Amino acid sequence: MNAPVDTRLIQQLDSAHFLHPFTDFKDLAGRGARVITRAEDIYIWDSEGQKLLDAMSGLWCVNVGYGRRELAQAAYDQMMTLPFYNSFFQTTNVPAVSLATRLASLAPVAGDRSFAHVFYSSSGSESNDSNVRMVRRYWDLLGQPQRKVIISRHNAYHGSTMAGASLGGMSGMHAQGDLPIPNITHIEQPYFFDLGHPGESSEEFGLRAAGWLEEKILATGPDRVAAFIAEPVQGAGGVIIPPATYWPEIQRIVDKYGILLISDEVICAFGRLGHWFAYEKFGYRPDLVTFAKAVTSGYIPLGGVMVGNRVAQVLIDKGGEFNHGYTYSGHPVACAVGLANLDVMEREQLPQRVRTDIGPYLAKRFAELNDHPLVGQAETCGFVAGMVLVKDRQRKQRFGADQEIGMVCRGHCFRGGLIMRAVGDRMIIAPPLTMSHGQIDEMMALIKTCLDLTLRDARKNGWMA
Ligand code: PXG
Repeated sequence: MNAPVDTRLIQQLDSAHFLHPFTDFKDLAGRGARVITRAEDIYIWDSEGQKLLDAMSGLWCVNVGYGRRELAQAAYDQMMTLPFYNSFFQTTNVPAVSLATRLASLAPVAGDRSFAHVFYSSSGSESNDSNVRMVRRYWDLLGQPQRKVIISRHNAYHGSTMAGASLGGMSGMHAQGDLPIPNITHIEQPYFFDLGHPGESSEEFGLRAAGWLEEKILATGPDRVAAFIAEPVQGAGGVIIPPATYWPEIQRIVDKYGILLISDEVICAFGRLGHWFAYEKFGYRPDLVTFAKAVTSGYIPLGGVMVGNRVAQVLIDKGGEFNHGYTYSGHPVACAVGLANLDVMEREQLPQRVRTDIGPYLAKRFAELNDHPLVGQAETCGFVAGMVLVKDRQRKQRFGADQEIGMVCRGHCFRGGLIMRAVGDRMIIAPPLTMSHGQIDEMMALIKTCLDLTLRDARKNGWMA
């Protein structure tokens, strides 16, 4: 049950002492934060007793759902055995070794692109900082120190540290930190609805969008390019699902110029797209894979990089110290929870469930939204989904940014008992992978109601016919 909470008091202390991430502090102090007090299965409750269906899995994390006792037990047992020891000075610990071994066994093998090694951190951002350090170390060791440039994409999200935010393509983040740091550059994203030409098929667009990478490599100078980083499906950017032709063409281009490929799977790994790792779904072969979030289903912070043999062999064989790491790299408690989480995922066959059962069912139900007057395009990939809200479906006419249509919709979701995320004019979900068909139906009914209420508001305000 909900422990009794004095909502007003917590809100006052919150604005007095807690600076939230990505928040307008003054605005939040004026309205007061929603206080989340407990969670079970796919639902969360706030301090006023409102129950919400959490279609965002916390923040793309809680793939096994809330309330899993065996994850809590694993943390408790490990804390009582060895709560912490570092892995800096030629020491190791059993959970960190076991989890690295387990993760390596889950990554598909493809010659020198197979994954035998893991570098640990505590978050996605740190992991991408590690990627920048590792990529540059790799080319230094190979005698090509001029290969420093990492190419990324506009509207990508790769974290909030200096390197993570630089790799990301969020202009608002760049503007506040004198970012990107040197030697990071961006190409356009493969967002067909936004950037496709009239009459162009999505397949044609996918090839054209991948071609922007080759253009950027040539403009930069191929011998200066170290790596390309991308999310398999862009998450925080609004669930941008690339056309089927995109990834094979990206693979052809990185191979042609010999540059490293980093697959940032902080959102997409661990069953989210129906596979342990998302590169499997799209059939490309990354050299480095960023992970975090669902490796522990968010129950405790843990992140890392799967280091492919191409990179690992150079780092290992050439010798010399890699001057990089974190206090909590290979944290025994986090790794023990990661192992328990993978046990659940394996036992309940969550990746397979997404691939063959609930993924296709969500795809079928979500596609029905394409008939709604407010929806320009609704699509899913595995167990993520996104839709763009439009004024006029025929003419693909978008709402003005000042109309904040996504925020209007999000407001209706909250009031209706649903957590759905707004990214500009896109509404997105990434629900727990444990959902039943009945729960998917329940979520879809809530989504439809929220869309109807948003449509009513848009018409009432004279924004659309
Ligand atoms: N890479 C990707 C692909 C991510 O989605 C990170 C790196 C950074 O991870 P950490 O653990 O440092 O936060 C992420 C994180 C949103 C939202 O609004 C998404 C993320 C984080 C915060 C908000 O959708 N993704």
